[in-house]
Amino acid sequence: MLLEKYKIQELNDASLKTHRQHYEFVAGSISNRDEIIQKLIDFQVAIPSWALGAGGTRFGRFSIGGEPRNLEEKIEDVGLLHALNQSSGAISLHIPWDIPENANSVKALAAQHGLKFDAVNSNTFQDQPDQAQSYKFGSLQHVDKLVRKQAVEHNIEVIKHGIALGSESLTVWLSDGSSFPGQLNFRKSFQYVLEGLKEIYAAMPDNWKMFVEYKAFEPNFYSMSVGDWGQSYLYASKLGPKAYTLVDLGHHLPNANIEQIVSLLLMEGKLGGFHFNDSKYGDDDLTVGSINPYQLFLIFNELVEGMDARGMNHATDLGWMIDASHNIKDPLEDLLQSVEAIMIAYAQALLVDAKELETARQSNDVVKAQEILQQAYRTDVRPLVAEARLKEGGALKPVEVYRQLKTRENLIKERGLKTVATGL
Ligand SMILES: [Mn+2]
Repeated sequence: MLLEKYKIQELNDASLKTHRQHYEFVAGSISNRDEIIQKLIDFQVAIPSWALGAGGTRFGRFSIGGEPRNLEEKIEDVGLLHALNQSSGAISLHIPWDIPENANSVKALAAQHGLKFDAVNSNTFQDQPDQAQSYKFGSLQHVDKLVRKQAVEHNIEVIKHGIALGSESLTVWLSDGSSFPGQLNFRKSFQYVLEGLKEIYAAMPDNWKMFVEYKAFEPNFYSMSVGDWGQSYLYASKLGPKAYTLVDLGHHLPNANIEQIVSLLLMEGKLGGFHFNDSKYGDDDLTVGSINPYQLFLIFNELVEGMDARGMNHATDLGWMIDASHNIKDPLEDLLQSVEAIMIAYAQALLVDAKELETARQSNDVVKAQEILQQAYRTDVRPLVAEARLKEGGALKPVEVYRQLKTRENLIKERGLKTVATGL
């Protein structure tokens, strides 16, 4: 299903006058507004292929109908999002859920929708029907060499699929760890994981990046073999310049200071990518910005400051991906909300007066420092984000337009009510 540009523009016309008023009101006092709009236009967030169907919990899953039945339909769904917000210009695939049968035609289809392939993701956290060895007790950390070999080979196969599609990064998230004290020798499992990652690293082309993702707990509840940013940093440092840490917002212990983690990883040149989501308790996979938008802003503030300090390109030098999937919203509406929340936090961070903030810090003016951050955070930047979309032919109000065009109803008509997308 394709959303035609003229239909989006027709619906935009109804809200154009109000938008203009809001935009003039906010942008009037921002001297570098054109520069900010251009940065917002350039910034693209990759959509994960596994977030396009209804997610589930371990208790159940409730289909929403019209879910994509194959990789081609997943690409179409991301194309719909991108047509509406002009900020979802990439897709992140998960192997083996999304094995491309014909890489060239899949690539051509993505190009038709203006999409690129972001990081490819390997899966050694569940057993596939045709698989010889089981990952029940881990993959790269496993005591059995045959299991470790199988996990390494799988990752190398994922790299090959990625090369064929024009992807340039591999995300490795391991569910490896232990659920009971005594189950593992921590040093031995670290060494096994490192050995495996080294082999995978060696199979990556020179222009590729490896993202080593960490997670504090789940599915293992006593130890995780890549449990925090320190462990990920250790692996990434030992592996070499193509290896980086990936920060997933939902993968920390409660109340972790993620913005500080981000700042230090950037300082060391070891921050590679991001998985956005939001949470209240653990890895809740909730819509980005739905629980704690201030934290998201503080993270973006460190990202912008840290990237500028290293002369990095905001849009291209880090991998920006959403990793969320839950079970009650229409996933496409959820993703539109998530991307919007990311763009808002980014726009707010671009408003922070870094020089003034540094002056306040130098004079220990704590009150002023807080004022500067909250001045930016409390600015309603939604008209700026909408203006960036409008300039690129997207929708002023993506969720409203999605509903006005009866997108989900049309997808159900086209694909049926009982379709289930591959994923967890
Ligand atoms: Mn993740």
